[in-house]
Amino acid sequence: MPSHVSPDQIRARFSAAMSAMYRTEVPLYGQLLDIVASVNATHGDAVDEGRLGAERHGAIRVGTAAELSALRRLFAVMGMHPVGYYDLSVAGMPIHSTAFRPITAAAMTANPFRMFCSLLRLEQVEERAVRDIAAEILASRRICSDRLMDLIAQAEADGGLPDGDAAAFLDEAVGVFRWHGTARVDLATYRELVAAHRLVADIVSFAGPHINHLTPRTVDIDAAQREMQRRGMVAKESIEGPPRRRCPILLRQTSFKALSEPVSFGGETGAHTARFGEIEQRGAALTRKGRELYDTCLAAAQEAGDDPIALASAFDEFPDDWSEMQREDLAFFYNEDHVSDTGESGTGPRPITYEDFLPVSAAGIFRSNLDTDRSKAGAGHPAQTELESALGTQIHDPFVLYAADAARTAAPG
Ligand code: OOG
Ligand code: NI
Repeated sequence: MPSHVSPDQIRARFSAAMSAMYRTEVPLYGQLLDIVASVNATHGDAVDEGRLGAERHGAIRVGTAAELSALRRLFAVMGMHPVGYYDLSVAGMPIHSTAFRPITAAAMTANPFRMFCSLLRLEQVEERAVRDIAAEILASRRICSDRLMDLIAQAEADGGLPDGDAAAFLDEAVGVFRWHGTARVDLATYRELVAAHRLVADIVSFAGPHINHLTPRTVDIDAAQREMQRRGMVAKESIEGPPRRRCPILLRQTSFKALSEPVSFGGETGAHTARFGEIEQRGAALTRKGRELYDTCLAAAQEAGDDPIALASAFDEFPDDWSEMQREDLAFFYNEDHVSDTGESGTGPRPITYEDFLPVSAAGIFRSNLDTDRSKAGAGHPAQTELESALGTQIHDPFVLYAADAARTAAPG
């Protein structure tokens, strides 16, 4: 029997191939990689360098439960499983999401690639006509080739793929997420979809779920942001997430203007804007208690003016000291003999890195401060069991995974 390529290896090759593809599709991404590499090189002492150079996440959006279930099987071949439920209807978006990622610390160290994946919720779209058109267009779409589905079935049946088949699988899998310069709809239909919601047009109009960004991880997002401005790139003004701290927590992100790309709509030339650049800095994973405090601080900051000063002062409530955070059960920590990859060195508790996402807080929108004409969006319509039945599997609870990592490394006494 031929030996199988490990899921970790397939994932590492997939991540590298996606990065190469996105670099040719979106030149801005290549510049971001250069900047992040140079910033990270100046902090080489403090972080898990082996992991950092290869670290990135991507994001895609699919249209139907059948598409999502096919992708769940595709990502399982590379050791990526759905973790976390994100209801983006609270941010006025007709989608809900999960993230495919490795679920053990060992696999995360081998290669930390993650894919944020959203499913369209047509029932969240108000216009009946648009719902019907979108459903009809999606019903005839196949985002995975027959060859790809055969290879996935083979991997499932045999418990893996030998080298030649793994290479074929990777070619086919990367192709699913490439950009299509020709739409499946005419310009009038595209415009009707855009009028309902940009996201609906983005998801429905094309032959596949093009990758919409690929995000490298930096150890110093403020330095990376400054370097981008120095190079004349147009970055968002402020960084989303918690303020800069001695002890970084969760996720800080900044993004760069989406590209307007030429598209052929049934022979007519138009344009579509969906793909953008993003970089991120990761900090400690918070416990439920820590996450509640984070959400409270962030809501207070938004209430108080939603600027960097309001943010910094709202987070005065959040201890900026690892020992204190451990004492108050705010974050997850490894046992002392494990090495952290959050950039902290020295003695004392070592935090477990946050491996998940904060898309709703990154959108800067919270239930508590949505105004009344957004009340429908603000109410939120979480439907985790629906997303799970579309996936064909249960979603892992990220808090349970972090707690398991902490327990696995807990000192025996
Ligand atoms: C959601 C992307 C979410 C992040 O970093 O929070 C995400 C979308 O597809 O727009 O990638
Ligand atoms: Ni992202």
